[in-house]
Amino acid sequence: MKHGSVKLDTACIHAGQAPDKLFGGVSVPIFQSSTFAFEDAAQGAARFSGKDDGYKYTRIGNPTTSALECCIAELEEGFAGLATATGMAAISTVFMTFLGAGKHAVSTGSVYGPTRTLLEKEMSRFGVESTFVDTADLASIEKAIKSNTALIYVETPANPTLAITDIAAVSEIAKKAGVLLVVDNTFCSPVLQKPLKLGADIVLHSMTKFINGHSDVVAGMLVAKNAELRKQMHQVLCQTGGTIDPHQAWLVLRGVKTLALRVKAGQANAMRLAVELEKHPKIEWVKYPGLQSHPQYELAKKQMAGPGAMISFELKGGVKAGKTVMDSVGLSTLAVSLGGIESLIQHPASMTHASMGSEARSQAGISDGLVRLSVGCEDYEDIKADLWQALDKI
Ligand code: LCS
Repeated sequence: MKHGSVKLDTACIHAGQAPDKLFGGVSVPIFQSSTFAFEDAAQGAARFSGKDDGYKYTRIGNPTTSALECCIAELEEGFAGLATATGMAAISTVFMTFLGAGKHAVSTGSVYGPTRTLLEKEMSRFGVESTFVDTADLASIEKAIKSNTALIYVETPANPTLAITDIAAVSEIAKKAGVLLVVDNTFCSPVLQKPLKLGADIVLHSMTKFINGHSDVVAGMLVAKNAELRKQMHQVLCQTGGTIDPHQAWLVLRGVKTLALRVKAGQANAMRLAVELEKHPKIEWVKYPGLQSHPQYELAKKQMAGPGAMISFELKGGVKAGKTVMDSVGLSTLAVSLGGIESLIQHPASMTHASMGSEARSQAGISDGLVRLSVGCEDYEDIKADLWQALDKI
């Protein structure tokens, strides 16, 4: 199947997933093998020299993993995918491939906590510098770029502030400066946003979230816009070893078939919930890209196919009220992660973004009272009734 030859809802079900050639199995087989037999010594040598592109060892490549890489690359309309063991393995692969001693990265300030910690506390040990800015403010990106800047890293919508960065505008800045633009598309999935089409060089995902969608797998994906970028990242991934396991890849292949259905169902619930939450007397503010009160509402409409299923809000009673709500919900599960078929609620300042420290959080606009809700595909009335009874407990 070629890029764009079918609609996205169809591609979620079929891309990369042709019936198997041996028995016609409709589901891609799980090639649970760490290594692959060669017919003879010459074939083994040819595979290692690159003359024969057959499989040799699962850390380097595996047919089940390849099917998933083809699938997500097609959904993102990129050149090729590279699956990883987790979203953080995808992110560390990008940083290790394109950054090094003396290089500099500009990143969205409000990124997933460990992404920021990885740059600030780990990559810095290898001589990498980083500057965190509000990438929704284009001038602050331009100001942060230095002669040694190698990449701009954008997460949009950002976790957990839901601030939105104009990908096409940042790509112009990146091109002018001759630096790579990497976009974390986890919050949208390719159903709602296609960064490569907007000018990004690499798009990445924590597939743990919407793409797999069932809170039962950790996985990541990198999609490159061309062969060279993919080759460079593959080389690093093969040495560092953050490869996905074939069984894990197969679970994601199963999950992705319902990606479009799940994203649309969660989004429909989130839209209704955000409107109602904004009117609730115990709510201080709601951040949701589908609300006109969102600072980048117009940009969200232009850049995204829909506002998504993630809502952040602050309660009038601050941290104490937030704790009461999180301890009182029943249907929404108090847990980190997001993008599952079930609704999940959590407190970024004490959970997902705790590692950043309070100074970085306040600079990134993550208030101590912010509560993040990943709206699932349950019946809307059930989600609302559960949240409202929890709000009543404040
Ligand atoms: N990028 C984003 C935007 C994320 O939200 C996460 C994880 C990652 C990358 C890392 O992916 P992982 O290695 O976990 O597959 N976000 C989480 C969150 O907000 N709660 O728990 C995990």
